[in-house]
Amino acid sequence: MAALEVRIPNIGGFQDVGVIDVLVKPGDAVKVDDPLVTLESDKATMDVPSPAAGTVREVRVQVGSRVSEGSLVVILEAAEAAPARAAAPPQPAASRSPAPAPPAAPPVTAPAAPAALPPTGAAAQAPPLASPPSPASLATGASPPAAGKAGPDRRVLHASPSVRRFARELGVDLSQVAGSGPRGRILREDVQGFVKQVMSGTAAVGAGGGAGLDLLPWPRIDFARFGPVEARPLSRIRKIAGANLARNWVMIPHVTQFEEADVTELESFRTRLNGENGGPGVKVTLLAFLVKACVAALKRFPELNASLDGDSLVLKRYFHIGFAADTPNGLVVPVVREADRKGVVEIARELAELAARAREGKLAAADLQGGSFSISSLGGIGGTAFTPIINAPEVAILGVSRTSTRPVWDGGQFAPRLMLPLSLSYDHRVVDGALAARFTTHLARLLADPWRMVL
Ligand code: CAO
Repeated sequence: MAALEVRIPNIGGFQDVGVIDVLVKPGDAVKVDDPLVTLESDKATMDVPSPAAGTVREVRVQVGSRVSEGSLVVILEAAEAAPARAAAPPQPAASRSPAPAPPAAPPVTAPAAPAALPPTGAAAQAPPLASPPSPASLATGASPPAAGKAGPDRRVLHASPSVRRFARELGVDLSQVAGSGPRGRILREDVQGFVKQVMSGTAAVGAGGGAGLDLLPWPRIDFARFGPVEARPLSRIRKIAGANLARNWVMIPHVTQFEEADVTELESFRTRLNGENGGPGVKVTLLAFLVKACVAALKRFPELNASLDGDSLVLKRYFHIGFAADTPNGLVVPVVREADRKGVVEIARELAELAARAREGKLAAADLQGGSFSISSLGGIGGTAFTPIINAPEVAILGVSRTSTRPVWDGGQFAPRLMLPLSLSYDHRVVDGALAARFTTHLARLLADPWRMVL
């Protein structure tokens, strides 16, 4: 037995490709061309085949490792009877053939880019983790889970790229499918059987543990049958933000508490301030006051300036306030740091500067990280109320709609008051309804009487 180092062969110039499946473990016997690990770039999923028959001595990668050409994957005790050859190029899903691989080393002129997966494939949308500008999720430094990765508490899924692709096309979550192949490998037939069971209503999808959403596959419709259409690719920000919004919406039990704040005095003060000769030098916006008021309310109710971490609640002693900014490429949430230590004018200056850089696509990753609470203001555009989606792992977000002057009963008569609609979405696992109502009531009181903010 001779030790043979199996390295990543030519993978068409891809760098730092993620390992999404490790198919062997020390002691396993492998034949030539048996798949050892599965890689997934943003273009394709590919198996790295064994260049020789033998026994696996060591596995040098794990699910989540990033590899490039030449990275060491496995050390093999190659069987003497079967001389090793250079590792074959990985086999993209679309080009894999059931026919046995040729005995000689294939040329290293592998296709430059393996066949692309359909854009609906979750993996095709798994974003790189560290490239600005980053979307909503990165505001808190959280990275979206890469599709197909097995976390430490999840079973490792053994399935070939073609089966993974097949499952994606059908919208099947492979973690729900029992594999009938060797070492529990999931076969095409297993996926077909699973779909049949779901369609007939007999599959135990997510049964017992409650895991899995038991959703139907996404409808695939040829819209052109109904009229002219135009396909417009989603921007990178929109794809990443979309994946994060979807996760946050399904994983967090949202409730939205609505409130109205009388901002008559605040708006008259703000208008006076902005109109003064030698004024603040920057337009002091309502949003700047909202940031300040939220900080004061969060100090009073710290459970809303927190994150869930397993069985504990992490209460943050810092006040970094994110705000949703609409950009030509989609939604981003830059963060005003240490808002508790800044005055309203300084906050207004920072909001303007961050919003301008957001629109130009010039935010750095650091501008989007570390938020402890977010505000989404649509007041400049319109609307009376909405349900903002919480920016995980934060536990609450304040939505702000358009002010309107309305008659308000002051106990003796109706008076015209400028009312600001507030919509606080909160994570009901952390915040009870009563707490949310206390928070929004307090916030409304602060906005109605801005002097209270400085107390
Ligand atoms: N009610 C009425 N008018 C309001 C208002 C409110 N609540 N908030 C702002 N306005 C008015 C301002 O008075 C200003 O009017 P003038 O131009 O006449 O002075 C105008 O709207 C613009 O307001 P502003 O300069 O204060 O800016 P802003 O704070 O409203 O917006 C920003 C800044 C970055 C929040 C905004 O550009 C933006 O991106 N908004 C969209 C956020 C978003 O998409 N949220 C949804 C996320 S979920 O999909």
